[in-house]
Amino acid sequence: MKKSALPDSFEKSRLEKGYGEMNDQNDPVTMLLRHKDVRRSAHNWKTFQSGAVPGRIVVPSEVNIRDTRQIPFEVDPPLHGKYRAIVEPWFKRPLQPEYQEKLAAQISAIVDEVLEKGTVEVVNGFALPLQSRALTLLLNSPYSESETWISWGTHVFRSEGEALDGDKANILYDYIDKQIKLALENPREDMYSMLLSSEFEGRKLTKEEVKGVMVLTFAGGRDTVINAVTNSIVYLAEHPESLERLRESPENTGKAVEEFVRYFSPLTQMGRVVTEDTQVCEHALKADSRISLCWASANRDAAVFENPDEIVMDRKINPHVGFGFSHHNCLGATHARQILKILLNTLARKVASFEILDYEENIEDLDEFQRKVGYNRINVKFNKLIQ
Ligand code: EMZ
Repeated sequence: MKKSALPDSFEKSRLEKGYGEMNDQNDPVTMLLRHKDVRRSAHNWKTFQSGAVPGRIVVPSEVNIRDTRQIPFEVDPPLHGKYRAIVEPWFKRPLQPEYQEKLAAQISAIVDEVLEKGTVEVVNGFALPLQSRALTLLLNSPYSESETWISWGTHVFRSEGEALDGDKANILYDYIDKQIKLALENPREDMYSMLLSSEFEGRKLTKEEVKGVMVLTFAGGRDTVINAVTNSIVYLAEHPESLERLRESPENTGKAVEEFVRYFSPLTQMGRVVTEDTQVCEHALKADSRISLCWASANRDAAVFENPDEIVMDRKINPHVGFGFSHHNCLGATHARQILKILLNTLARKVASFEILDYEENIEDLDEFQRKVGYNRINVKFNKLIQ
């Protein structure tokens, strides 16, 4: 098997019974594995809610390290839609040409840096700085802030050896509190000030609500983007014909991005809390238990995708759920798609080939399932394209 392969660890259970079970800090999760069930349950917010105790819909649960409700992520309709309407236009800014030009300049610079050096540890030396620098555009914050964010590492709630790190989480909370205070004293052109001046049901958003949106923005698109960037490079390293294809027909990059997101599924699953006794796949679920919508499994469902375990660069019909599904679909998806699109085009223009040197895989332990989601570290040599 190729190093870049992300095997589908859910296939057997998906076919046989449609669900899996994992324990998570004594708050078990029934994982829904089929595309149809995942989509249907994502729609059904009355039975499968997001607005539970903060942190409980995340797997692993963050109830012990977080009190702040992430907004709009941990809110159900109809309030969800009202919050979402406030942030949606801001999160669509990556569609603007000036935004894309700045992003392209950042990505070009980091690829050039790596080509100068030759070899880089892609996770911490490439994907993390790329993600944090791009985040300065999404927040409209000074570029220099990215240095602080890079120092937090690949996840704001997890550290090496600790799946949930409360001390680390506090660094983020303190940082956001301070930024909110500064923005209140001196309004700026950034996301904090935009939120602080926004109206919600005839009043201003509270500091706690603003913090809830900011925590989501820092936490939600971090390891996911880093894994997507890293996995893309590893894939292209082993599939020079795909790199060549991107070079020859850059107009197809959008399709390739969707296919990478489907295949990599950077976010394995997202939970919901069950509000009433019900059942899925002939399996009884009790009120106040947890389920998860397993995007990674749904994205390999052969009932929907032909050759689900292959990357088909120009896959025509691709109803993947890599960015979630229904009203809670990923708020940062526009930004993430631009990052990946510009990255693929830049690599195609500047890099002749890659060589994978050594690596350590990142395997998620989901009890019944072990899922490779990316790498903890991987050294790769970038060879310059001479034109
Ligand atoms: C939450 C989540 C959002 C959670 C779309 O995902 O991402 C996770 O990485 C965070 O730990 O708090 O923001």
